[in-house]
Amino acid sequence: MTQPRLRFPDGFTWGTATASYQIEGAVTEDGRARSIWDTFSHTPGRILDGTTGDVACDHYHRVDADVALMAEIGLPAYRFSVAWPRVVPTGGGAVNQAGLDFYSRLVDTLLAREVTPLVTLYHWDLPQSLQDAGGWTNRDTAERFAEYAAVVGAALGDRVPTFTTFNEPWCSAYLGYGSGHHAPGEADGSAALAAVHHLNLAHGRATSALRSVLPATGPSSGQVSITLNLAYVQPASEQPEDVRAAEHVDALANRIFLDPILRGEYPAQLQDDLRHVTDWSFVRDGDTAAIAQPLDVLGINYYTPTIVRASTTAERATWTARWSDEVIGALGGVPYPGTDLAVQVPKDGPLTAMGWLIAPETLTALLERVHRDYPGIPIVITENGAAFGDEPGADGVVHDADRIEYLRAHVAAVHEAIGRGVDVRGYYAWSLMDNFEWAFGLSRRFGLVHVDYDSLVRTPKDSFRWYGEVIAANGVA
Ligand code: IFM
Repeated sequence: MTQPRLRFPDGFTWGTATASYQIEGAVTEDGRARSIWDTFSHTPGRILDGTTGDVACDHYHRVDADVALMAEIGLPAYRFSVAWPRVVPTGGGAVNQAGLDFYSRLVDTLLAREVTPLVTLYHWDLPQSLQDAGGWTNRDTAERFAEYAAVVGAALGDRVPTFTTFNEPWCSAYLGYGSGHHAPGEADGSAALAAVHHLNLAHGRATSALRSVLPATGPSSGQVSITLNLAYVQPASEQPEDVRAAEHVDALANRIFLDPILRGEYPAQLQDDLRHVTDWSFVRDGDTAAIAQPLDVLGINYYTPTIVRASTTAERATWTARWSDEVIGALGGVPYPGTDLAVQVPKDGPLTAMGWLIAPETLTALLERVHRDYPGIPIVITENGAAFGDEPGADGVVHDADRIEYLRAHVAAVHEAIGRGVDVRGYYAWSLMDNFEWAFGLSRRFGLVHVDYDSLVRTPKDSFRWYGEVIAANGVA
């Protein structure tokens, strides 16, 4: 007997997502310059398994086959990112036509297979030359980003309906400059907050720049968005200090992006709470107005809830932005990137291979919260997925029932949110294929398609076929 399905509204978009450094490889080809991730991944000790993105999935040379794979399940949409150092190798100035040509061909190949492209302009691969001048702690980087956005918008905007300025600026700022777990690997709270502001400013400036080059109407309608990895923050207890720590982390992780972008102001309480870290002098007159450009879509990436408690006086006294396994074990919590006032608590329950708690109901709750506090902006889930210890079975196929169940439960959670009135327009599974998982290297597999990193052969997992059924039925069982 066929199971009843949760059907999604007509026109709901189903897609998969990837990012340039995680899949492309070809890091020295056709004029691409070094990014902060090339430097970071080649620095001993930074990547868990010692791998780099030098080859990754070799997507740069396999575009046709990878897009053909998408067509096998009738994939309606594909979210990829453009590598800034391929297009403007030194971050500002000369444009590398070969880099633009690669993405232009990719867009044409997608459209020929009826796959709608969604382009992210920045998924973490900052040109190294810009980092040498301070990276996201340097206000000038925001201006360079706007110029780069205009270059890509002018080249692809006739065929790409939606551009996303940033993917997860939280990671760029707090993991890149706050805890040092991502490139460029700095661990300095005040640098992280300056990076947040310059990323926000860059988003605003790039949105204006895109508006000036994108078609306002027509089949490619020039939509602009940003993707945030919003946290659903839960206090570890009902004690007032833990509740207060959760509010603080909510402001630091979510509202520090959402409020300036969608309301034109930073949360006042957060600014007060962090005066011992920064004087916020990097926020200049007119900046918040420049950041709050009208947006067409808000992208949300969601994987797992965040549970925090207040840090103790002793923890604050010995606070260090970098955490290690020993610290995690000893403290029963890890410093929350960007603050000494809250500690992240280990999660209890079913976990993915990232150690992330599986709690799909928190996605519904997060979506309702965003809808309530920031009404009127359509939402797209631009990433959701799970890493598991995938190994091909005797038949050579990964039978990933755990991933199917994770995805099914989260898609159902989105359906529930839509039923409660949240305007969610699409869902992109992370990821099309296994890829370079940043500081975890090639050791964590999120793909719907298995990649053998020796032969680079792609083999669809069960979840890939399952996703094809979801697309065909516009819903899940
Ligand atoms: O692989 C990453 C992606 O680049 C950004 N969002 C989270 C994914 C899983 O960690």
